[in-house]
Amino acid sequence: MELQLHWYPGHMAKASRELKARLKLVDAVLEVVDARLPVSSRHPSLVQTGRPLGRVLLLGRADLADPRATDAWLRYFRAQGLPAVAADLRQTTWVTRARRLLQQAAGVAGGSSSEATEERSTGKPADAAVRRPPGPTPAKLGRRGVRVMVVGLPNVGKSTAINGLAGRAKAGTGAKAGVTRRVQWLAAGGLELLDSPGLLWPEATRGQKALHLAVAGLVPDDAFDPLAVAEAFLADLADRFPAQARARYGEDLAPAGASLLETVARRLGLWLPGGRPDLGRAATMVLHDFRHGRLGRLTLELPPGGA
Ligand SMILES: Nc1nc2c(ncn2[C@@H]2O[C@H](COP(=O)(O)OP(=O)(O)OP(=O)(O)O)[C@@H](O)[C@H]2O)c(=O)[nH]1
Ligand SMILES: [Mg+2]
Repeated sequence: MELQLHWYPGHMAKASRELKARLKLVDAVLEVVDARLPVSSRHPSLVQTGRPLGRVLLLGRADLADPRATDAWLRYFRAQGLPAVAADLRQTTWVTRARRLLQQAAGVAGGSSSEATEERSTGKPADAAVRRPPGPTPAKLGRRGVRVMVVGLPNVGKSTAINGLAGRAKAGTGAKAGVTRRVQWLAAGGLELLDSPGLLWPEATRGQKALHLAVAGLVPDDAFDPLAVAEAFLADLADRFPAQARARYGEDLAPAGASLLETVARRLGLWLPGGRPDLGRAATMVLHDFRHGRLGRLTLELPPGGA
């Protein structure tokens, strides 16, 4: 059975229109993705702006991703001229660097010296993503603060990133998709940050992309069938990360006749009254395991050429 996701509530369509309308007000875009699935967690059209606009990519949940894969992704994006930073967004280690890149992207700090050059580790020519876009002069930006639109999928860590940049908890955050419901400005020492609800797309998502978004919790759990998602994820895990699968769920996940989820339910001792394996709780457990790093640091998507 092919997995399919479809979630496009009214607040999302409204926020999408509002963001588009506000694009002309902003100096730079901070795009937040999940370091474990940097392809599936990028919104295909959200930040196509029509005018060149400085952009910085923030790979969140780096604490849950394979560090070698994260390094490979950073090299990949930087080689494309897209300044990129990876971090556990709940920490503060990344904030100074991201601030500087955002200011450079907006044109305040200029793009020729310092870090913008360092970020382009391959020595390729400057890209529009780091060149100063036509817009307010640096002096003007310095007076009013750089306006940054923070965009990304639901639950990816946008509000957490804003709180990090602001130095305190200004934006509401939460462990499920759809916490932020409206577009709002938050001022934070030299930056004006625009928080927004996570956006998806009106079309249904299928296949591996749907699987990755669902296991990472970037869509709400009621937007998919958890049994089907957990079963498909276990198959992937057994195939691509057998050592991690064994370490958490034991040897040979696929004895003849049983579903992977059934095997996991038995191994974890999850039973329904009457002695049948509790597949629902097993599915919840499998999703929880991935979302909280109980399977180790796993990156599901690698850049071309691998990690
Ligand atoms: N482990 C880990 N958890 C994170 C990281 N960044 C955010 N989180 C957690 O992820 C959850 C979602 O974070 P939010 O900042 O609310 O995400 P959001 O993108 O604003 O979500 P919506 O407003 O629902 O679209 C929260 O429980 C955060 O604590 C990270 O880098 N690592
Ligand atoms: Mg939010």
